[in-house]
Amino acid sequence: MSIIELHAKADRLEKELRETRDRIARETHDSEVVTAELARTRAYAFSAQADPVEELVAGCADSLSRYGFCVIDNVIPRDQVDAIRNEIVEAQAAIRKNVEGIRRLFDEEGANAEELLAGKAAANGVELRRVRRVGHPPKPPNDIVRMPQYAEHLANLAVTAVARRVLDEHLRIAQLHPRIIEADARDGTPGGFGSTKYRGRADSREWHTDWPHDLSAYGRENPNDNVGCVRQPFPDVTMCLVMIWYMTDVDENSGGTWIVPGSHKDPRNPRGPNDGISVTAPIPGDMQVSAPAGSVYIQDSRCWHASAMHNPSGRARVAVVNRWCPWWVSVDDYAPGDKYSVNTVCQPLSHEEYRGLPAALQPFFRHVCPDERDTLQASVLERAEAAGRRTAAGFRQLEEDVEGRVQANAHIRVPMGSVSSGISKY
Ligand SMILES: O=C(O)CCC(=O)C(=O)O
Ligand SMILES: [Fe+2]
Repeated sequence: MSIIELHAKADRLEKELRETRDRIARETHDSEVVTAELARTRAYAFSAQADPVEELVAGCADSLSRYGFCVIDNVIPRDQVDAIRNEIVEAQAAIRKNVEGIRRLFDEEGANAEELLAGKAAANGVELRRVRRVGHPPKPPNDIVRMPQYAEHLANLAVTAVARRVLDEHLRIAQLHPRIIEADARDGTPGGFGSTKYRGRADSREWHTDWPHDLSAYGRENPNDNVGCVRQPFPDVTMCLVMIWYMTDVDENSGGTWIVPGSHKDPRNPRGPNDGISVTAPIPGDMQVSAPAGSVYIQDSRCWHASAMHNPSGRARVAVVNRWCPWWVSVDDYAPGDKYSVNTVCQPLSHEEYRGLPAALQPFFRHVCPDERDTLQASVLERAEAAGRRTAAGFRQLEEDVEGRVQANAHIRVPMGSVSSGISKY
């Protein structure tokens, strides 16, 4: 055998060994037992009041990496939760009314974006905002403007410290919306998330992963509504943190989010065309999160999860969902819409609305305000400055010690896989 053939054989054997070990791990690891323990101990949960905050950040980062999620308990003080819950319920009603108004103006009255922005929307009691991208249609204003009390907490120090640790320093909130899971109604309509005909059973799921790992990308095959999705198999990088701010106590009877711990590292996906998973059936080792009202569930967007389709608690589960991304994820509207653009990605803010946000929150929404210049934030600039200084130092060596410099990298060794037969894993 030639050296090339031997390397190819070694590659093949290594791959087989890896796959065999993975299989042993999968088949001997009792995920149901591990999950039951996790659900019982709440080892994924940390107190927002932890001191020092670094301990909370380390614990949350570890939980996110190990299980794919964590919870920060009691971020919003108990005595403010009721008022914020009411605010969210009212916001949801106003948001729905506004979206209906937009649809009516477009569909029934055939209005166009220019005349709407020029005053027709306002004259009809409908709120619409222009977006940053020139030529793209306007959208409803960002839902945050309807939740000023909640906005006071959204840039919470512990929460943003966890997001920064996992995603980098410059963060953008790409989406934000209320998520209410109704209770059973008096007329017998079952509570739960989604279409009423599917609700009410504790053994039903609606498994999915979240944007930018949502495989059907909101709009499926429609280019105007498809918001983009990372290709399978997902790279092992956290690209988005989903946060669910619970304003009611949640557990298995009251709308706790379903999750398959560890699924963020699994190459399969519940919606994967070739992965053999049913989106509506339980998965061994799944569990529902429990948390007191005022807590924040944080999840890697790759985690397999679902809203509860049952809610026998007698009261609605009230929450706000946000999706946080590092600067390098493209949060621009890949779904430009055609007649009206009511998708929830990057809903814009007018300059006045942006300026009205709490100062600590503004950096996370700057990208959705077309009147603001969205430069990179200071900590990212500082890193670039350090890299610039390092570059300049190398060139100083080239000027000052042209011969000695030649050996300056002699200690650097870059590990390399064996020379392969050239078959790409893609
Ligand atoms: O409602 C929940 O608990 C989950 C929400 C969710 O999956 C989402 O908004 O992406
Ligand atoms: Fe989701």
